Amino acid sequence: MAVEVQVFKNYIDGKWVDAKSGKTFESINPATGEVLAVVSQSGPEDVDAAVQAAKKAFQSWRKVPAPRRAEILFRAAELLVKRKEELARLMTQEMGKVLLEARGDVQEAIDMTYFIAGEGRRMHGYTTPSEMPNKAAYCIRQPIGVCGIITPWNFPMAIPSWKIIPALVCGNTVVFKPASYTPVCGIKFVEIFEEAGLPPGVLNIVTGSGGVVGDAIVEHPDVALISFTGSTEIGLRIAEKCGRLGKRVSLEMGGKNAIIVMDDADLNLAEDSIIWAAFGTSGQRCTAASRVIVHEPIKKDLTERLVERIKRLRLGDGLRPETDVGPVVSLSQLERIHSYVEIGKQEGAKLLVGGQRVTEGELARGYFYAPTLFDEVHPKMRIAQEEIFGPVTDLIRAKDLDEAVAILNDVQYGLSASIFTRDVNKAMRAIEEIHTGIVYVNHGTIGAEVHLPFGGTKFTGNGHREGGVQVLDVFSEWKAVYIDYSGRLQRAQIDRE
Ligand code: UN1
Repeated sequence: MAVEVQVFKNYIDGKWVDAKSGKTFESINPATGEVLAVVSQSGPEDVDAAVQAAKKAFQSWRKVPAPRRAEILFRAAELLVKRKEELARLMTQEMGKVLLEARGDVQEAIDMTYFIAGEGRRMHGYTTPSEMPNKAAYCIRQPIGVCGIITPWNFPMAIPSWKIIPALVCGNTVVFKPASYTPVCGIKFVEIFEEAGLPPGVLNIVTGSGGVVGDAIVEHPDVALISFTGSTEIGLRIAEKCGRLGKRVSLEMGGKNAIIVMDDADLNLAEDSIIWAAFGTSGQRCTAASRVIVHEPIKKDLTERLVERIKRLRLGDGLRPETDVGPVVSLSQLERIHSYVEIGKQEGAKLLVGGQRVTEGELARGYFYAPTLFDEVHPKMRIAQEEIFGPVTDLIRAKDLDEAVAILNDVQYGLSASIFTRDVNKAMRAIEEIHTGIVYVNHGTIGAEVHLPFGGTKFTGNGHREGGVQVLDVFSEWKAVYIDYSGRLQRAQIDRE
């Protein structure tokens, strides 16, 4: 029986329009292999139209007082609340995460929208005394211009919200390219802002591939800033281009996050948290725990517990309430994950559980990978160093806290980290010595909240943070203002009497 497949368009200058070439591509449900929707396969000419619209809209949007810009964002937040269930179900169908987590993703976008809309009435600069008499000094934030926003498929609403909402509240306009695996989530997100009353041209969406649409956005001379979340490989390539073109760029890239479990830890809690952090979203989070560094005395106990738990995890369509772990996003991601499992075996790690695609019954239609645990992993093995982005985690042995922290830090990434211990001295030492952007104590590596800075050290990023008020520094520039009311020439640093 033919099911009618919905067709979605780009949103440019307040209108829903086809790609100029008329080309389209399909969005596939990874749990069933079915076509969920058809969307525009755009090209550089569509990007140019979107950038021109955003450039024009910038001239009026930047002059709308920030509290008034925020009022529209508050309305958008309310619409997100109203549509939460519908959006979450769509998300599960488009990228596979279980419904419970899809609801969390939409909730994170709601939280971010309320939080940052609140900044519309703050956006604090500061006043400070001048070194000269009869002279005032203060600083204010100003918008940057057209922002190119390129987002991944694993958090198809939360991550766009981290970027789009602060960009807008600061007075910028946006050209948004969602991931090719989740274009419909991106489009539905944009629809919300249309309904909330955002003026035409302020937020535009262009769907298509990273190689074509993403590159065209990065290279467009009228795009002033790029904000990107995705792989380190692509992020660095974008940064190189932006460097050459003199653009601002904010990058959120890979992770190789670890959980340390010390011998005094609450093992029930550690066990629950490891399962959640390693296999939630099928391990497809930049914050996923893909290494577990275990203190020797409890290694055997924790290993047995984890194997038992992993065997009981139920794979399935994320819309089914009994499912613990959904599919991975695509066949190519599944193959990539499996190639890492092969590498791990060749490197001499011991595969304890999982390690293959699951094709029983109706799972054969989708891209399901068994939750996988490796033991006897050496910290220098590729599976302990490189981001796998799937339901695979490693057990690494450590003889004490110092060694555990050294292993944790000895990767090229630095996003999230966690330690389980009941000893406050150990916890405090770990917080101090761990070189990541986020540290959790007695909590897994996932679950960041929107009002704290999100981002990482080393190859995870390029020094910026999303979330928190810190994100405003990505999407605005400082203007220092001096008002001399002395009526005479006053030379700073020179006229000192
Ligand atoms: C990501 O994986 O890219 O902390 C974002 C978390 C979520 C966000 C993850 N709040 O896991």
